[in-house]
Amino acid sequence: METLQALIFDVDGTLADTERDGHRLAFNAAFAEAGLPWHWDAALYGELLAVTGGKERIRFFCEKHYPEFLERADADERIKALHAAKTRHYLELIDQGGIPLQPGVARLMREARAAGLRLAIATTTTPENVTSLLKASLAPEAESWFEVIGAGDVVPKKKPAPDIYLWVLEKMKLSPAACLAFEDSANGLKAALAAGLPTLVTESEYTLDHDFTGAFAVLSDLGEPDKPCEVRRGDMHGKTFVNVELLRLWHEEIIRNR
Ligand code: XBP
Ligand code: MG
Repeated sequence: METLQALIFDVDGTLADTERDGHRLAFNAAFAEAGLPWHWDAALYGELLAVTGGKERIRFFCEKHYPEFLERADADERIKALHAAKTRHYLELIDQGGIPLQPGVARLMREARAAGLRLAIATTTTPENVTSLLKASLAPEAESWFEVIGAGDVVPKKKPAPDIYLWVLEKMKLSPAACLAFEDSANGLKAALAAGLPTLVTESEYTLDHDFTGAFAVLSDLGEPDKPCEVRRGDMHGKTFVNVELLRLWHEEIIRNR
């Protein structure tokens, strides 16, 4: 029987709540700097999150609210430039103190490494955003904990397409049945499932009402020994937080029933 060999993590919403007080603020700073009258409040940003990828999200916003912006011959270049400025602002924000990781993330990653599990990342966000967050919020050397970091434009089709997960699996030379994926959103879950990965969902502030059909469990977060997670769906096998032992139990069960 296939044994559990690797854990593949999404970033935004899964490792930390980076959207409202991270990415959103960085987009707004870029718009202001460019002299644009655009402002994404927290509610509007929730709607725009339907589209993954920052450049794709700016374009989606324009289609709905400023279609004339897209009619200009240099629209693509301007979106690229706005997004580059957004990334600069996001990195500054992270460097100024990081964004706290979700409960249980750092603990589970340390435990998984000690248990010999391989770690990887599959995200739509820009690569530098991932490495900065890992460094600021997990550990200075945390980038080296991950064998593969699949991020941003390395694949043309972003989540919900499975491409970024397939890219990571290919790099690791692993079958999806040897891995578990960690996601927080419906788009992320769709991507992971379409790549054949058993997926655990932990909610984030913008994804509480998402449809998580297909996830083997849905939790508020990974929990800590002194801070039980809330279980929306799934069998915790009597445990109050997620650890490697529970991941192995879930994985065995999933493979047996496939
Ligand atoms: C993350 C995203 C990203 C970030 C912004 O989704 O959708 O677009 O919001 O990042 P997921 P960039 O968690 O499913 O990977 O601006 O760097 O694209
Ligand atoms: Mg996410």
